[in-house]
Amino acid sequence: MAKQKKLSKGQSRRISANHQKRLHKAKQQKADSKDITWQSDNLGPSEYAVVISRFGQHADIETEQGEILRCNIRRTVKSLVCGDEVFFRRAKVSEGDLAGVIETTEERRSQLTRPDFYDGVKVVAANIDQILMVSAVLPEFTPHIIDRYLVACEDMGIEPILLLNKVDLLDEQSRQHIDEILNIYRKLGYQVLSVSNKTGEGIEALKHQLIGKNNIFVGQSGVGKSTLVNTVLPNAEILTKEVSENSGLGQHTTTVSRLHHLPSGGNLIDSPGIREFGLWHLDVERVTWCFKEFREFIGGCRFRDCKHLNDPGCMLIEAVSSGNISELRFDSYHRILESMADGRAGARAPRV
Ligand SMILES: Nc1nc2c(ncn2[C@@H]2O[C@H](COP(=O)(O)OP(=O)(O)O)[C@@H](O)[C@H]2O)c(=O)[nH]1
Ligand SMILES: [Mg+2]
Ligand SMILES: [Zn+2]
Repeated sequence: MAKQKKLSKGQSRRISANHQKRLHKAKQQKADSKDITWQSDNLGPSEYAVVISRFGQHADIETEQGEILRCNIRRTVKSLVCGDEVFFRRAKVSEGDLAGVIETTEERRSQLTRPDFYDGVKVVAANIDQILMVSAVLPEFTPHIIDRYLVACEDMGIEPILLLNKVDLLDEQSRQHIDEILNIYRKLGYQVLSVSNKTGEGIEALKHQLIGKNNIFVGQSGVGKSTLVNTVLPNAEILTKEVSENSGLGQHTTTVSRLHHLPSGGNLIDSPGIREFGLWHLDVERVTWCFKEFREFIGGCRFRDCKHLNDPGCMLIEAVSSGNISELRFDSYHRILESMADGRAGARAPRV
């Protein structure tokens, strides 16, 4: 076996120096992240604000007067994400670029979550009122992916809107075909909008739908989300802002969510963090419940452990036969269960 080559003095020195540098950086970071001991007499009264972006130990908040302030966060605040409503106190003498400290959060109306391999379920944004699920005939119109998103929306209790983009690419026949599929969702009470960035069709209706709400666009890569964001938010130059976090032991880049105001009122949260809508944190019963038209049949099957597959006396299968549940949705349901069973439910399907 070849003898390992000895490092030259220069090499050793460089390695050692790099190591020291990393240690120093790690220490520095630790010190930076420590609570600044905001003295009470340096802090003004409690004020309301909304978190527009969160990164590391800091957050940018917007006050009711429209000021954007960078604050740090009391340790007692356990979770803080874009969209959170908070109370903070302004410093009379600021600490570097930090204008104050966030002390408490309001209870959330909703949480946008994604399953995280390490943390279980991770909250990505708070107080989202509506999720616009974008689909398009190009790259491909896939109702099964729509159903995956709908399961996630139902689970989170956030209103979904089905947004069919690129309708300019549809001829009469394909338009009719897709419309028939979309009718399944309309009948279930989901709102459907058809738009085109190219011709402008439906864009006014879309803008109207966003007013007064916290919105987010989701959908597979290539369906036109970025284009739509630019259409409704013409001056957003800062959309996918990347914050480089140096852990001291190597760089890793995280992309932060950010809340933007829409010109016609309402907000858009741009969240590259929700690229994957994994469903593997849900159990089978929850998935069944998330198909909302299944709910009235749950518990009615002959066997308590009915798999709703080919079990005798299955109420869901009966509902499919009688047309009360669409075959397409039933098929999606089983696809989701299959993907959960073989560990693919967390696999990257839909992307932002
Ligand atoms: N024909 C047509 N193409 C569109 C429309 N909206 C977006 N596109 C195109 O679709 C492609 C993907 O758009 P992009 O916004 O990057 O999709 P994203 O991956 O979902 O963000 C781009 O080439 C766009 O120009 C539309 O309404 N009609
Ligand atoms: Mg994009
Ligand atoms: Zn059954």
